[in-house]
Amino acid sequence: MINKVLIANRGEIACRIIHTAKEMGIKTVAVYSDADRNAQHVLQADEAVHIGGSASADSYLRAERIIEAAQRTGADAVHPGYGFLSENETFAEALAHAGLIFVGPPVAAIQAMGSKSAAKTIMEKAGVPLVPGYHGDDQSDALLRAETEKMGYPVLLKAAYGGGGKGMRIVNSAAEFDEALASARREAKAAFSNDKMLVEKYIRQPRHVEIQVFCDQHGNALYLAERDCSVQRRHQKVIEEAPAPGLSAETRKAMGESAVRAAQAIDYVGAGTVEFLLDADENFYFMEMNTRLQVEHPVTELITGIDLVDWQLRVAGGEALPLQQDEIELDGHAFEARIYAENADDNFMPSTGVLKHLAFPAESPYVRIDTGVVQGDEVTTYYDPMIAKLIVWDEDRDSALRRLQLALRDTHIVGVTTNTDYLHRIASHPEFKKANVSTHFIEEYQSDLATQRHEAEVLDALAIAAVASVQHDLDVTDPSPWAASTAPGLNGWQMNSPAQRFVALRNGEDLHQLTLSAMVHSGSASFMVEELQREVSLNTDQTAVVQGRRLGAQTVITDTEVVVFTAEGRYAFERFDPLAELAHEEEAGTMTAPMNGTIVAVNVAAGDAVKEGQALVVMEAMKMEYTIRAPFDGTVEQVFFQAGELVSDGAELVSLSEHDA
Ligand code: MV4
Repeated sequence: MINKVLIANRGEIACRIIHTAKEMGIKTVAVYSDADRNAQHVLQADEAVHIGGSASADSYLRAERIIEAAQRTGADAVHPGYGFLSENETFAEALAHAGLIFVGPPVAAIQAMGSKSAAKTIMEKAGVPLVPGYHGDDQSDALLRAETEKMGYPVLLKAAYGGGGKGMRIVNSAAEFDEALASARREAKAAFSNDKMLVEKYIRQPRHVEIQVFCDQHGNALYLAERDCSVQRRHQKVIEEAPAPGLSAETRKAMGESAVRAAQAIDYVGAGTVEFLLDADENFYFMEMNTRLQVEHPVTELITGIDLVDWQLRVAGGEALPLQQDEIELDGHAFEARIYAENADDNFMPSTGVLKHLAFPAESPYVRIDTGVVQGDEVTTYYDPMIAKLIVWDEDRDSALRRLQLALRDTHIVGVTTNTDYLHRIASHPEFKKANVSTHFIEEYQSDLATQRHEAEVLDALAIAAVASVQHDLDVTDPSPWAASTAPGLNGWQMNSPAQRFVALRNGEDLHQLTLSAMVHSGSASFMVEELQREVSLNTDQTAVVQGRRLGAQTVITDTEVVVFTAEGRYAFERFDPLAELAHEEEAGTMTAPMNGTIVAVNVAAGDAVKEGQALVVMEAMKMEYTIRAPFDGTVEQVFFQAGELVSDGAELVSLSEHDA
């Protein structure tokens, strides 16, 4: 029996483990870095111990600090989660030395799976199907080439200690072999300090299907069906599902039994995952075994009704598996989508910042959210930028997929860019709907998966954003007693009764200067957005009426943006502040019009010497005046406009040459 468990991890998985431990009456200890001082896992655990600096190497990877923390708090077990030290045999060994239970497999099992070639040798003996290939010790070029030619091209060269696609090369012909081998070896040497290679027949359009296995300390072992994780991008899983669509009961049984043999071959204990490649004819081949709880474990939980962390803690405490193979029942279908702070429109660059707004769909038997952050937390560069896992369940795949689409649309995040709309495009792709997936899915349909914006929808969202922005400013600037008595969003408007309001919003490169006129009919307020020819009213129930059509629209306003969430996705508009823009432009030394407007006054002429800060040109835009000043001491070279002329956003107004310092 475990009394107190230390969770050697952070984020959603630490919270996930704490949740189950609490349900089991097991006390919990969190560890944390500087950056995680106020993180959810720290707040949710019974106790927390600071273990070092923000960088993982200074905290979550410091085995000795973690062991110290366990000893200080009287924990009797350590759960490593995934990543960090979860598959580190030295850590598992050190825990054993310290008399602490490692919630994971025996050290020897981790070791056995550390090398792909050694693993293949073990699996071959255990009767687990392997991709035809060579995984021996003779690493001479001549032998690897001879083995390749025996099996025929194409082949895949793999680094024995590789991962994440590193040190892997497809070789299509004899002409490519030498160069591919040399370059795969170089990459493997640099990344894993070991250039041992194996050769495999290349499987062209495989699916990644993995079996969840569980073993206890008493010799019992079983499998908990499979997960299809074929949809990956650069070896990172994007959407996972269980069960694997279209897999026959016979294949499931054969794969499950193979996976159990694989686990038993290495005297496995605890939760493990055996990864297979599955070809179009339902042939399956062992790829590798992961000796940890996986990110995507919740889809297995939703179709089996089993809490895998509960089982892990029981098994680690010496209990027998709670169920036998014939008691495992599968029910329905589950998907998991990983919500990342990244920009799908900019090569999936990580996005950092404060989560100014964070809203997920309501949890229910159909929807589960695993997350380690709350609104106000910051996504930093220190750790993996995953914000949450959205997991859905329903009785069949089609229904579950609809749940996933809806749940993605109900995930509203402002402050960082996320992949939510990208995930929705995958979940809505006709081939994904048909379960026509392989590990090449994302590559194959890349162009379909790119952001596609429909002009009319962008303009609807823009009009909604403009109205939300004006209403927000009215509410903020005039907290008068009118607020309660007037139509929603109109407080302040009648007070000063200006006929029109102006708002500038930027959408990428496009600056929109919009004029809004209030219209009041029968007590409800709406606004005509003149330039867009759209009459808009916002309701309090996250809907809007645009030109008489009611649509779902939630708006979120921060000091810098207005974000509109509709059934079509997320539309973000920067709130444009001309004064801030001017200051910025001046710094850059370019005197351009910050927005469309009219020149009111030109104070200088070509040849004039000017001082830094001197007013050069005054322009009017959206009923306000803006003064363009000299950013440095200099001489006016040219003036491009006269008073009274119209200028467009970005037009050069004055050119200046700088005086020598
Ligand atoms: C393969 C393969 C095709 N044929 N092996 C990629 C990572 C490593 N764990 C094994 N991988 C693959 N091995 C043979 N013989 C295709 C892949 C592969 C892949 C596998 C699973 C999930 C995504 C993948 C993406 C590209 C390639």
